[in-house]
Amino acid sequence: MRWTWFLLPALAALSGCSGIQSVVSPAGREAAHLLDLLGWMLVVCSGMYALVLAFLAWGLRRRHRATAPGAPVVEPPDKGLMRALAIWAGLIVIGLTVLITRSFVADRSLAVPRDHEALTIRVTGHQWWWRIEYPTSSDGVVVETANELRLPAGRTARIELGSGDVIHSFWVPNLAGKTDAIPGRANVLSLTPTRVGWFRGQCGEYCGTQHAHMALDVNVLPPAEFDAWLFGQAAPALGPGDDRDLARGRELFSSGPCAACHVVRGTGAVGRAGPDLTHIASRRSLAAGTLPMSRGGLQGWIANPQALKPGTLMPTVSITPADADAIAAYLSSLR
Ligand code: HEC
Ligand SMILES: [Cu+2]
Repeated sequence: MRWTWFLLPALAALSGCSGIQSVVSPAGREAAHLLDLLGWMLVVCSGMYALVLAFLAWGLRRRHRATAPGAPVVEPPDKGLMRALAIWAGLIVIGLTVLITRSFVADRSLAVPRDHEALTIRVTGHQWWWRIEYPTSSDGVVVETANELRLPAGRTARIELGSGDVIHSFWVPNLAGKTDAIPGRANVLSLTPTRVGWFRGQCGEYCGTQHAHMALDVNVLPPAEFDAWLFGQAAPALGPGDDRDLARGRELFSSGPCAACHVVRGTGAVGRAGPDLTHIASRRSLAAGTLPMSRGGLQGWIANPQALKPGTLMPTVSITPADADAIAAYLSSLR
């Protein structure tokens, strides 16, 4: 129903809702269906509201007239009132029928297709970050990344949601509605992005202290750029080459406690408790949207994650500032 959309830009302008984390600025097929349903609800419910007020005003006027001195006595059944009530009941039935039909249609259009062309991506919620796995090609190689979901425009993605601990909720308002990520259960959500750009997702279910810092950067790319990105992510981490500082950073990283919790493919670091860092420097932000990605941000995070994201499950490892800097330099070379 295109014509209800004229209400929505007005609403969006009023509330400043348009943007990278917004239900009124859809960038995907599913979000557009939901916005359409919202438009119908607004129209039907505002119509009903206006009618209730009109009915109330009419009743007040009638009462005013009926109690005026010399007013004729009206015996029940009052014909005017009965007719108004019948029309009112009819409008309620029509309004509810419209809403039920539209919501059924919207619900059907969100059904996950059994589309063999769909790109399957596994997304797992953890306290307080997102593990993202792209099973690539037929050889079964899995590309893992974290906190940044890249999607090709125009192609349906089947998001298989899981959780490593408590219930989280996957929510990228510009693309689709919320779906819970529940331990021991695979909920599936389909996303068909239609517009390229950066969007912001956010865990939508309180999951502990740092729930607010459990964001997700979402980047919709033209298909060819997406393929190039995935190809790059599938490669192991770059070696330090001749750079002795980078080599020292890599040595500190892969021989210390970091390697017990993080994977950097191509090195001895194979821990799975935290995010995969193989191409960490290619991401836009750090620690699920807590900091923008930069060498300084990395150094600060490595030196004292508990100060930046209190309660995070990454402990503050005791390390000298020089070592933290060397590791930060190494990690920021991992594009
Ligand atoms: C006990 C396990 C553990 C150890 C040890 C550990 N980390 Fe982490 N690390 C985590 C967890 C869990 C997260 C996710 C934190 C969050 O976002 O709340 C994380 C997040 C990170 C991130 C941000 C990743 C992203 O996707 O934004 C970086 C970078 C990082 N760790 C580097 C290090 C380095 C360097 C060391 C060694 C000095 C280290 N970690 C030691 C568990 C660990
Ligand atoms: Cu949460």
